[in-house]
Amino acid sequence: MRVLTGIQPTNILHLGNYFGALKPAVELQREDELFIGIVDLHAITVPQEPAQLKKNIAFATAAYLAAGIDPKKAILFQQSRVPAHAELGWLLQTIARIGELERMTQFKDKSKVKGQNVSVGLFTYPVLMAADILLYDTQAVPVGEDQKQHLELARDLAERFNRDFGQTFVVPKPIINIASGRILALDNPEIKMSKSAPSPKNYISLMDEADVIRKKIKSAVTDSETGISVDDGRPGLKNLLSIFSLVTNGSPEDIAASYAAKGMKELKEDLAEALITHLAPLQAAINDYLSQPDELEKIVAEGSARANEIASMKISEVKVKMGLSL
Ligand code: ATP
Ligand code: LTN
Repeated sequence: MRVLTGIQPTNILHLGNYFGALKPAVELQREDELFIGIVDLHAITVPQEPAQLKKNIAFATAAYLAAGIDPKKAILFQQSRVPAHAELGWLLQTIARIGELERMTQFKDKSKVKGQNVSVGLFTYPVLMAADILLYDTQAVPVGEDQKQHLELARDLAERFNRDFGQTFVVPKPIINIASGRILALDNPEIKMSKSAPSPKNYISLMDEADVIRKKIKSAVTDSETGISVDDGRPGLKNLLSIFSLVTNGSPEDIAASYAAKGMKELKEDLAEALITHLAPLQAAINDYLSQPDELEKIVAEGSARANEIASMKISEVKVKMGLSL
């Protein structure tokens, strides 16, 4: 099956990105034909400092490779190096409707604070995402809850285009990853861990040093109930137990049981150590890739060239169908 996933190089990736996107991608490359886009054109829908953006693009690429993505199996590409993304993004804007974009909850949330002062790109972002997906005849897209609505739009645009201009696009299906769930913010277990959070206490970055991890886990918000249990009414604790479970492969229930007598303080201390141990080899591998910029450049250039071959054929077909030819 052909599967495509994208990650925005907006900051240093965190534990949620690792368990929710990087590790599942490594699984997918075994069986599926996997495309991974470092979607820098999406990142710039909110202001980015150019020097930092450049670093984040290299970091995201290094993180995927360090997590185990094999550039011979998966196609790892940089979105802005494949011109067809911006081009199809534009063409699809002419068939997308204002009303359907105004219904997008992510835009509504993100623009709530800033009102009219958000970029037009942030508004049309889901159309660019549809272009990312449709260019490659993608059959399935792994999506978290927050991206379901965007994938639905991609499906609608594909069907509309096929109806108006003739069969052109594969209509993509979602792959809902129930297993890994959401990792929640350490400082507020009501919301998800997020790289654009105002406080770094929200997340464990993949590059956090041992002492930083210890401090962040120690100050993670839990509750004042006694005992250790997996309980929806105790979201902070439940989140720590899920993270513990992800790094040790034990079930959250078993871990809870083994800390019943020991208590929260010890649970947090051991979790911090388990995380440090788990992240150490990943951090070393990321640093290794980052220290070889020529190698990274070669991998991204090759992946982008392979993506470009496929995408440029699709964009030509689209133009002919729309009458944009002589
Ligand atoms: P932001 O919140 O700053 O927009 P993000 O941290 O949510 O960014 P994205 O680039 O939107 O990151 O998401 C990249 C991938 O990481 C997606 O596949 C998403 O499902 C996954 N992901 C992001 N946050 C989490 C989380 N807290 N738990 C599990 N998976 C996550
Ligand atoms: N919007 C997604 C990133 C993204 C994407 C894509 C995901 C851009 N294009 C195509 C899957 C397929 C996000 O913010 N997580």
